[in-house]
Amino acid sequence: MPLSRRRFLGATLAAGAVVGLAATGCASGAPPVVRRPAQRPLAIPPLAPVRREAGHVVVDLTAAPGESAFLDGPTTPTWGYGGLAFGGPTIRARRGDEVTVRVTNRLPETTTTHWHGMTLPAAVDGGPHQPIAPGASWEASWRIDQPAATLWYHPHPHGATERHVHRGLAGLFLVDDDVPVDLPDRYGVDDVPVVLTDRSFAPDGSFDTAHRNAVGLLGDTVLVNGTVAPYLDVRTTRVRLRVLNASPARSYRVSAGDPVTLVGTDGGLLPSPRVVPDVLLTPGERAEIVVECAPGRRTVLRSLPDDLGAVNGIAAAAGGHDTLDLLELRPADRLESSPAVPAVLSREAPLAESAALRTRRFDLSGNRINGLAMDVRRVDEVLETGATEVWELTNRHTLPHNVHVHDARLQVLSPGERAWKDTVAVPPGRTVRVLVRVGPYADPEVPYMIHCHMLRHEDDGMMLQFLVLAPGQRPGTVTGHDHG
Ligand SMILES: [Cu+2]
Repeated sequence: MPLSRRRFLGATLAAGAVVGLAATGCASGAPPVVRRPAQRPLAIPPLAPVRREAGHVVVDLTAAPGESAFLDGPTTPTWGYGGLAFGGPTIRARRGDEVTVRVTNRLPETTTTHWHGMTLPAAVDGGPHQPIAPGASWEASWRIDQPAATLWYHPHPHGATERHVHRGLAGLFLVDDDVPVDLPDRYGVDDVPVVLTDRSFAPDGSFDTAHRNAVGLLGDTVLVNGTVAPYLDVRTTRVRLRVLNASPARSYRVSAGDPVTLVGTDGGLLPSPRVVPDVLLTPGERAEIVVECAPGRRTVLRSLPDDLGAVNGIAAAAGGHDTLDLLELRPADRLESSPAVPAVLSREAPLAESAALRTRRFDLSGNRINGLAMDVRRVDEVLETGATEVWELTNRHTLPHNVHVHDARLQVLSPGERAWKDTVAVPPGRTVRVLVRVGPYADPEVPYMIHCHMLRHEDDGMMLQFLVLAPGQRPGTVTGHDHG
């Protein structure tokens, strides 16, 4: 195919933009993917032990350094939660539970622990305003009051989130509820966590952080639940995969070859299942998919190329040209029959645009939002408890970005059924309109965050702060913990 003038110009401009924005002098593209045949059983993160104390579900979580053996060779210095050298145990709680998580920091530096996707008071959100000093503990207590969903937890220290997450700190937080839904639900058997992240390795075994470009830190190797080149032995005709993109910068277009059934997104189950060819997950996003398995027939879960709406050079820098094998499903020769995916998954009412009180606009450009860099002492927006609003998210940049809103639950305004989200992709040059449902907790002094979840961008200041206030309440003084 001849290269049209427009395509040629686009590619040239893109390459120039990437080189110009590159933080280090290294190659501007993503590192070439390392291919390995599936050879290790997929690690399943253990469920975090819970205690019941005075009506509370109590979880103790310690963040600490460790050593991980990802490859046959030197080990990798990593950070993990709950006794794991890398990653974290899966915390599981029910709607209605009063949860207390006690986080102890055994790391050599200050961290925080954010409950991504959780509706909860700002003082326990675990963002930049709740630092945990080395050796200290922090307790977060709240009542879980949201539908069943695949949420997660990770550090959110001001200016250092990429480094802390890249070292390995991330775990799932599964919320269950009492609504009966006949989906596969045996954890680690037919209801399987798939935490995707990518790393490169230096010759001494340590994580290589040299390949950072304007998009962020990309790796040449995918880790699934911390396993390189994993396979999963499958015993049932259907397997539900809870896929989390925990990567600092890489997006995945997850495909199983044949179409899969999408049953859930960031914030919970869909109203009804949707058969889709693949699912695009930008950093921070989740999808629950059901994959059909035939006896003895191996299926490779793969990430397919996707330009992420960017021109060629930038798509390449974002890993958008890469094909990555994620997980090989190995069904047994005889499979236990799984129930069909129910036609109705959730009866939760969608948000109504007619209920929106106002429209806010957020322009993404140059790692800034509305031209502003994150300031822990500045309040950028004030929202009202329980309000519904329309937010118009516009990417005026050549780089792909996404937007994560703490505490709130979102639905993208597009035709068809709405999915519950907390993180939405905003491709270059595009405007994404979302309905935002603000949480019920007011706090005049502690803000929540809205930010790009590509961690380099976030650390660079692509983040604003909002207070949630009750009607008639006035903002107080927001004090910063500017330890970054
Ligand atoms: Cu971004």
